Amino acid sequence: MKEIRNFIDGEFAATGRWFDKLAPYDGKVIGRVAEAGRADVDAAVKAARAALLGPWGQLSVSDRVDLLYAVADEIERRFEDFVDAEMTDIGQPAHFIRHVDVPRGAANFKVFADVIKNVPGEFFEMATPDGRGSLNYSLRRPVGVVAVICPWNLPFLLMTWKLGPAMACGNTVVVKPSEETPQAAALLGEVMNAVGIPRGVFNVVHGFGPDAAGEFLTTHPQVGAITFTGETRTGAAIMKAAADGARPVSLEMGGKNAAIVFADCDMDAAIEGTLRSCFANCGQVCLGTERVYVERPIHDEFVARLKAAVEKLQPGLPADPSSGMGPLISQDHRHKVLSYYRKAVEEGATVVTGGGVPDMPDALRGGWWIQPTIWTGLPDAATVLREEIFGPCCHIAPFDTEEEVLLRANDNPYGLASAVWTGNLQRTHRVAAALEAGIVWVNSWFLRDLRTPFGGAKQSGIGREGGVHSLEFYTELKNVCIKL
Ligand code: NAD
Ligand code: 6OD
Repeated sequence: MKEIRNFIDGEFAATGRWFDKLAPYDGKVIGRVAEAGRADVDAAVKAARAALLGPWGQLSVSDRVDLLYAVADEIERRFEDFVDAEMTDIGQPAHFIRHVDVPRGAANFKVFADVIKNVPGEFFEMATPDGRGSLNYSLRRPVGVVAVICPWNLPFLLMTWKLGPAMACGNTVVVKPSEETPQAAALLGEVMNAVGIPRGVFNVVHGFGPDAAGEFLTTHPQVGAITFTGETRTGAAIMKAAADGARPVSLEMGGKNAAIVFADCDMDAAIEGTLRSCFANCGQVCLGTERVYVERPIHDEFVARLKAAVEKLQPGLPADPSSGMGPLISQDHRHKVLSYYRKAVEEGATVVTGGGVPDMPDALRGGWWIQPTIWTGLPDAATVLREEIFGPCCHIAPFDTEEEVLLRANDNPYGLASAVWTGNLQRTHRVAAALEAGIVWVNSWFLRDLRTPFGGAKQSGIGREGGVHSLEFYTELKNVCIKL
């Protein structure tokens, strides 16, 4: 039985209550997690503040960069420990975790170390009446203690996506992992100590959101900025908390992303890409596509081929190489996703495949397994076409013209990402520009260059992170004016 503790000022600590961590694939308790109370959160923020004013704040950029590279190297050395932590926390197939989640943990430190090392400065000379002039230059300073509030769906990838730039910019951090996925953050504490990150730079407080560790952290007056990934409703609550003290927020939130498949696409690539964009990580990817629009001449063939591909996805344990899909994260989440499965049918959907719970072997019956599901036949106003489900499901609808499909794709309160499948170059540019989304993938999905801006339009987010764009959030830009 594992014991997962808070990590405060370089030490693992547990002062109060504990809560259980269950494995999603069989529902059994795999460990207990120390819940941080208000005093623990306060201690973590104070440690972070002291490190900011102390050793971390005194480091040169190049020493900081070297340390971040050491963090990445240590993650790579302990790769299998992180794979194991993620497998047991989220229950997804090991090959997905090995290729997506854990490698990004290391890359997130290296890429932002490179960004901060290479960021250009600016300076201006100005004439003055005495003829001697003045020199202006800008400095990027840390924003302070950054609160990092994380979701459960890609725990290590999403947590380090915030930590890399925050630490590269010289900030110190207090991380609140999701209550569902505490393990990777705890392991990262060991990594930080092993490579000599000064104590207090990286802190972890475990626990829940409202009236618990999450809220204690986001309302703490010594937190200088809050970066959040999670549901739009939670993001709104965090924005309100940040208003007190006028603290900046970066919000990466929900989505109801559209995939658009034109008849001139490479059908094999579109099927393979849509299979991933709808069902990877059991549909628990914010960038996933739950609305699929297919041009009418290829609609029926597309539905038949995606159905055949989905029916080959075998549910299984993470370490089983034949596993094509893991379970949902929790009982509550399965309850929510199944309620949408019922709603789709009530509103008149044709269930092309799935729609319920698979029959699993006895040992796995306690897990939160669910069938991957495809629907057709619903109007665009149907509930499952408007609200984010965050499960392994999609609705496929035919369309006739580019103008029509753009109107339908954009008719949604979210605007995170889109996937477009087409062989027409002119159309690519027209459609990419017209889609109301922060990210448009063409003939691909979830292809990430970490130097590019990442974030959502409309209710999917506020702000952009990635490459130099992250500096806008994680640093204060200061102008120094010197009279010569
Ligand atoms: P969630 O909003 O329920 O929880 C996210 C985190 O916020 C958790 O750590 C939770 O404990 C904490 N929290 C909850 N209430 C809080 C409060 N009042 N104050 C402070 N902290 C609070 O989200 P989730 O269920 O963990 O994740 C799934 C959601 O995340 C989906 O909506 C998905 O689309 C979204 N997501 C978005 C992105 C993106 O990049 N846009 C990436 C991944 C996930
Ligand atoms: O790739 C990323 O940087 C990122 N933030 C991915 C988000 C995935 C959502 O589930």
